[in-house]
Amino acid sequence: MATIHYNAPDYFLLDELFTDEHKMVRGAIRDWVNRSVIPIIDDACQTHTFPKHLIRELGEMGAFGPYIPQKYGGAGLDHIAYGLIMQELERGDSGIRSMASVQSSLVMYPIYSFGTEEQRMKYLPKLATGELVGCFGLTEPNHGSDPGSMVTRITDKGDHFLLNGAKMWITNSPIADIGVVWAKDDNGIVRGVIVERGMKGFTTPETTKKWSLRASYTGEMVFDDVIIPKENLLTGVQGLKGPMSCLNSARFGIAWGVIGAAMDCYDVALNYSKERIQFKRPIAGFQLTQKKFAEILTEITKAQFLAWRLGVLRNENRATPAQISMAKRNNVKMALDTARESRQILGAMGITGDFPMMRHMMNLESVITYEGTHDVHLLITGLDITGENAFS
Ligand code: TGC
Ligand code: FAD
Repeated sequence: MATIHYNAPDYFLLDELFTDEHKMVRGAIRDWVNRSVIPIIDDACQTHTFPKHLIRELGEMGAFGPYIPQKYGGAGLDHIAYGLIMQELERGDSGIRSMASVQSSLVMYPIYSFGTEEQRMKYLPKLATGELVGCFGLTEPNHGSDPGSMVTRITDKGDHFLLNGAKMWITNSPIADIGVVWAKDDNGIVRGVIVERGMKGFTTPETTKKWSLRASYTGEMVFDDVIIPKENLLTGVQGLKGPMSCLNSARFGIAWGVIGAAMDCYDVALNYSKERIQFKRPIAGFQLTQKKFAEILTEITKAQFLAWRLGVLRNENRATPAQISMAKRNNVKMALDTARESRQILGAMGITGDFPMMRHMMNLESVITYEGTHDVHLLITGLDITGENAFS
């Protein structure tokens, strides 16, 4: 078990581009991860449990809705600070970053952006502290990459809506107090509603036996004639661009987050390679080991700059969805490749829970799938380049 004495790679002195506030936020989350996540995370994953006590601590650290204005309980930070928080959390574990991504980008963001003032005041401050846990229901059993074909429906019954259908693969759903759920209305238009635990006909069965994101809750959301009060409709948006805008924020966070997982793998492998002796010398001295490190560090550095530039553009409200797709796709693949290569540097030790590579690697198999698969992001980039839609 290594990573408390962490030496974060920064080969091109990217630190000089961060403000003091960015570095302070990053340092605080890094310390918290060292203290509260790293000592327990392997056990949590081995036993397939999400460490629930971390939720309130994440709230205290300001990890929920960091870019939401302070008036609503957020920290009022910029998007680069949000990215750095995701990077540090994912260095701990993708499951912990997932918890924070969903709460921030997929629950607080839509309530802040599309909700009424009453909804903002009712939910956001409690989501910011972790008193409430949220989830985001877009994917359905038969509609994953193609959410526009969803069949979950809200029917207008005059003084309320009736919600029917099911969502699947939903992070946090088994423990969520509320869910932002996307469903089609009577005109076939995608709308967002806030569903609360305890509403009659609403259940959240847990998805078990995962080999990935084991320290994260995943489940379904099942709606059987659930009565939704009219005041729970997100009135500020109609159509697929509602959920897709939330995904822009979450995918942005992932583009940063996965760098943390890669940096962790690199740092652990580098330390190990200097201590592990074979053929009477440290394995760090073999050319083939050095090739791995040189290539890993080059890719981490490129990913860091891609994320940083994307952060600058997002702060200026100029980051396009296609740029976000490119960064998510590139950086997740980079992190997965880094986890695989760095595990090899550890030989057999790399498969144990004493080191983080195998856990990161298994987690990243989900990360390369959710928020748009690797291939879906390629097609988004292809469409942006050529103007030709290759989806269907
Ligand atoms: P298409 O016809 O291209 O677009 C329909 C409408 O949506 C708008 N739109 C966007 N708006 C904002 N940002 C984006 N990124 C947008 N992408 C599309 C578009 O402008 C259009 O608006 P309008 O007003 O003209 O109607 O849509 P399509 O039906 O062809 O589908 C393509 C699309 C974009 C859905 C597909 O490319 C895609 O991205 N599929 C992936 C689905 C996905 O990412 N699901 C994620 C579920 S949530 C999740 O995984 C959470 S994991 C959380 C965790 O644990 O961390
Ligand atoms: P499919 O869409 O069935 O895709 C299967 C394969 O076909 C993929 O390789 C895909 O790239 C490929 N494919 C599909 N369409 C095309 C095409 N047009 N051209 C070429 N190839 C194509 N969803 C939520 O709504 N909320 C959540 O909180 C959430 N959390 C998740 C947590 C975990 C752990 C996981 C694993 C998933 C989560 N998801 C969530 C769902 C996730 O977003 C979907 O799994 C993802 O969008 C892919 O959908 P699918 O699994 O149905 O795959």
